[in-house]
Amino acid sequence: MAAGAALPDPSSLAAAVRGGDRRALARAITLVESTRPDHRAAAATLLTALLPHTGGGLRVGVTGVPGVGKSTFIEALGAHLVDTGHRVAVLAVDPSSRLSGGSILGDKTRMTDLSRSPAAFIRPSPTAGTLGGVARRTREAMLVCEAAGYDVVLVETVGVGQSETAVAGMVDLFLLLLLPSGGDALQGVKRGIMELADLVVVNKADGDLAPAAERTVAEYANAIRMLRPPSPPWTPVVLSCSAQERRGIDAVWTAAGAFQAVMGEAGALAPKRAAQASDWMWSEVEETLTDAFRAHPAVAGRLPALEEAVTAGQIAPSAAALELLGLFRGPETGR
Ligand SMILES: Nc1nc2c(ncn2[C@@H]2O[C@H](COP(=O)(O)OP(=O)(O)O)[C@@H](O)[C@H]2O)c(=O)[nH]1
Ligand SMILES: [Mg+2]
Repeated sequence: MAAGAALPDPSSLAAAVRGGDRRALARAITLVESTRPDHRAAAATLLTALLPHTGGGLRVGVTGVPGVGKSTFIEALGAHLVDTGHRVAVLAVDPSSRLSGGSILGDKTRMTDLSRSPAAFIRPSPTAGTLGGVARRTREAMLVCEAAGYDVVLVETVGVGQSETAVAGMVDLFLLLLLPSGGDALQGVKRGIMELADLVVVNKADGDLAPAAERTVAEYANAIRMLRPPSPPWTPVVLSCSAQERRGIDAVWTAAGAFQAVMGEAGALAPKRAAQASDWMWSEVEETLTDAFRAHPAVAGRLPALEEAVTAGQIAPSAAALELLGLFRGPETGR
């Protein structure tokens, strides 16, 4: 929302989003991405109006190291989904997008087939901010897309830092893309990310890399059996594909369908989403409180000296925290 832009009426915007108006969808996402306090309030009203119409999509997170082929894979999967009658929204979590020039922003020109399709909606990553802020905006954009009738939402991570955990915490199915390795698997993949994966897909299974891709599948199929499955009773599976040649993409989607069926029959998807929603509420509360705390004049005035004293070992951290909290509460309410 440009500064000074007219505040859209949330209820008519909600109706337009539900009616399939793409411009309204884009405006609604811009509204939920805005950090202006009056926009935050309007966004909350909009989301409340849309909430009963959300939840109908399968939420899929796609992660993997830069260069593994996430964008190419999303383009291929998106095209397959559109061809089979789905409506697909593509979002990104990239807190560094301003610095790196944008992951999906640049990719949108590459996702040419998909961006031309009336059944697809591609949204560049919100501009840089804290991971928490960017993740929140992406999560809310996801809900808006579901209310607009998109039945598959694909969320791409940059594949570095903590964005994987943030995305895993907002999707139903977390998909890890891997590169074919030279035989010594469990390459650069952090164990923590493996533990989050519902589906592992070795990409670039084409040309000279095809045999290595199949070896990597076998190694990871073994490795993943040692880990606790992230979404029981679903047992993670390992597949291969070539996003570039668009082979194996249908098998990936079949596995996603099996995930949905297993989780649905076990009644496991709703509790997973409920736990995510509760975590989200608490992270919102914590982030807002921390911001307010740091911005409080008395706290801000005392913080540098206290922090220095704590790092120098002159004041106990708990004593410093107690003093700061006292300043935050103020003289009347401080106990
Ligand atoms: N051989 C091969 N190259 C691929 C495949 N998928 C992606 N690439 C190439 O790998 C590079 C990185 O792809 P990109 O989708 O931008 O990766 P991202 O950084 O994970 O989003 C590009 O040059 C792609 O053309 C594939 O299935 N096979
Ligand atoms: Mg990319």
